[in-house]
Amino acid sequence: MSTPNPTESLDSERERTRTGLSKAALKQDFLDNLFYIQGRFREVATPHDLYMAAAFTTRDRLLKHWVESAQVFKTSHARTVCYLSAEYLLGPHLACNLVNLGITEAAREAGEELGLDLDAILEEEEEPGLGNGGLGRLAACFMESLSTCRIPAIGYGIRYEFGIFDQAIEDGWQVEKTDNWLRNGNPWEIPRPKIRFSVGYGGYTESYRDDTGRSRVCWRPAQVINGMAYDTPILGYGTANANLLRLWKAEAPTSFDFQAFNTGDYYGAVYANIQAETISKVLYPNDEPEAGKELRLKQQYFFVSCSMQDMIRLHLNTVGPLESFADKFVAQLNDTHPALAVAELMRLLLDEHVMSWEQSWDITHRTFCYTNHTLLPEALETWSVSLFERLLPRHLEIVYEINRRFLDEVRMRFLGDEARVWRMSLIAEGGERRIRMANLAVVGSRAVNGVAELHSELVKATLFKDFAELWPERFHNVTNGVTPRRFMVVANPRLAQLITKTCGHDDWILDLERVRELEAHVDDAGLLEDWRAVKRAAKQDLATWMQQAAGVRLDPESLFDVQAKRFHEYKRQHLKVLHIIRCYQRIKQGQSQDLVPRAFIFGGKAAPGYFMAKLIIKLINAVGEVVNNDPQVNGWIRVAFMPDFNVKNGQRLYPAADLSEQISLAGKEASGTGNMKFSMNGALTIGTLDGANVEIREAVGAENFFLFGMTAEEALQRQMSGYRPWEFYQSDAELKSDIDLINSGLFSHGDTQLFRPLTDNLVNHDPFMVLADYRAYLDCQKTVSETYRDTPRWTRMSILNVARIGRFSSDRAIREYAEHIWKVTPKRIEPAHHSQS
Ligand code: OAK
Repeated sequence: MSTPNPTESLDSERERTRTGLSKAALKQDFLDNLFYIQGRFREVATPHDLYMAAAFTTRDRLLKHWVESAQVFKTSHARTVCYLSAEYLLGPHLACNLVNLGITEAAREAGEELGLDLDAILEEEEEPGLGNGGLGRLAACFMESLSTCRIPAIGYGIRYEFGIFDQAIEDGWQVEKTDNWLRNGNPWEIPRPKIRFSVGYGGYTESYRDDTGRSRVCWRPAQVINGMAYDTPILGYGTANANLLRLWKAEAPTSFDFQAFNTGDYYGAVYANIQAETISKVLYPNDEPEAGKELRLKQQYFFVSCSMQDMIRLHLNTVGPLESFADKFVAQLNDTHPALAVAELMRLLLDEHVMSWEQSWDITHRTFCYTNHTLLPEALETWSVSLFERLLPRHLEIVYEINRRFLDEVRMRFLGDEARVWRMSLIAEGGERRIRMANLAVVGSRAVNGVAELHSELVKATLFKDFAELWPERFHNVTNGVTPRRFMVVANPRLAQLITKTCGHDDWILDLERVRELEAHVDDAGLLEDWRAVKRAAKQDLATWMQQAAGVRLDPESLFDVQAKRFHEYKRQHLKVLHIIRCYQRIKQGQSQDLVPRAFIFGGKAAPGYFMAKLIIKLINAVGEVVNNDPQVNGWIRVAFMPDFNVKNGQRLYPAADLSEQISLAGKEASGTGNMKFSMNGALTIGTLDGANVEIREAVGAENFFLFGMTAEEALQRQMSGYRPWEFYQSDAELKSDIDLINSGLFSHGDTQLFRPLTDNLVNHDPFMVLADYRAYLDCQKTVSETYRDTPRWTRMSILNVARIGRFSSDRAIREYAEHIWKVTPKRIEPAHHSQS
């Protein structure tokens, strides 16, 4: 028998308090962190101190898994997914990390023993809103699922100092406030001062001959800045696997430009410093490209260059020669924002690692895969050749060469078809020459996918038709998903408990298909009653919050009819407004027999420069002001606008919704993910056959889904045969009277012009065919009301929506990517034995 080593036992003792999962260990570590990191003791700690101590206590436990994962991935040379995304809409970390560590209850009890309320601590967290909407939130769900599915991964992006603006509503208008999320410190990130890369801009290129006499190019940038890594651990659920989110912050390469300093230009030198830092300062608050915004192009190149250099560094440090780069890494382009990575990897291999064009292209092309997230023409990124040339002269040469070789291939395949060559070129000619980033992404990737079945078909049939004819095998579909940990377990603990109780296990959290076991109980009176009680309690919670945040009283007995998403005309929030106005008029005219009491609830931000979207927000609030203050109608209907819809507030909304509005014009919404979040919280959907609605309806059953409106094909047909919204306006008396009521000034204190841009646009242009779908929508809403009156039927439908939603877990999406696109297998991290003590 060996004698115990006193140092060893001290070490494991320390490890137990620092990383142990028991209540006692959490309590001790929390107090230590409060003392040693925040410099406080319990009696004088502010709520923010308490949150920080709780976050550090949680982070200690994450780090343990993370460091162990990193060690295993490094030594085993595990194939790794690099997710490249300009946006990560992460939402608050603490609650999700507690769930994934399996210590929510222990933390709650530890808190209670210290006289602290865990929920109050959770409320303190300021969420990192480093994204605009669907695309950024998907990236965040995918990071969590990658860890849960045990796939080695690194998420690369930008550490914006200011994320998406905070939205306030003033006089019914959206007002943007800066999101200063780093103000009080970010306990989840670990700065990595040693992981820094230089990124160049501008300048010129030079040709020279290398030792072997081969012609080579050297880029001499005019400006060089640094990118420094900040790492956030992302732990999976029920696993010891943790991955890494690596975000880059821009900084000046040295604190002074000494040359400028020596010549006395002190301010010039400091100014250069400040300029460098602007690159990662702020997220562009638009889900469409910023035409001609130089800083945006700089941002994209900045994070892509740092990420590619980091991947090469990792490869050289672990595996070795770059020939095997594409075996070690697969890089997923989250839309075209990181598509410059194709040119950057080529540059690094060609110019810095002196490889041949053929070998560089072979590696590059085998490394990248690309996901398209929109078909809207205005959202397709292009950069003017002149701006591109000024900022990235070497990359322009590379893009030209990729294009020259690619177009030769097209010409060989389609002899004499110059129109096709013109369409497929990476450069749009005619007018100002522009680089088509989507074409660069397709040419540079070995796999391309859309995000829902319909969308992926439309990608092949419309946007990338020529490419799908050339390379049919390159095109895939992976329908989006969302993480049930955040959007069920954390957002809706009552529902999660009821599901667990009914199914007799909580395995559904990891294998969402298993919620299907609820179906066996769908006729249990007890379950129906409990289900209703859970929904009712969530509605009460939301009502309480809305009263305080928006000053609107909501009746939890009424139907909560919710539309929460970015404001965009194609999403048709104004179609819902027309429905509200119709209900209002019916009640005023004494025709309320078909109605049920409803709360119309909206949430979402508009891009600050998107006038029409902001006007729709104003209209909602204007209608709300009239409706909510009219005693003749406000017992029937209420209108509420949730200010600052973000991840945290979304978590209040999804559990409370009875009805989820997914009413975009068919063919326009690539997938939607809010539709999944609502449905997995028991809301029924009213929706068009658009994006993932199609598959949700198939999954939950047509009889449990309120379908209306034209199909994508019908919409296209109508558009092509000359859509005249005016005819709908003229021929449907109710529609006419709803629009006329807006124009009458009733909702604008007599101002008959305020909403004219909106109503005129609807009547004369209506690009998203609101008027064509109006009647079908109203009819369908009538069915909704009738169904809601039959409470047991509605509840049954709600249960079936949840029971059949399993396919829409982001774990399923990640497994599909892993198997069909990335060709990567899970790597299990064995938890070290003492971690459970
Ligand atoms: C943002 C900027 C450029 C291109 C697309 C987007 C975007 O957010 N698209 C959204 O992506 C989501 C995730 O795939 C989809 O669910 C939404 O339908 C789509 O609009």
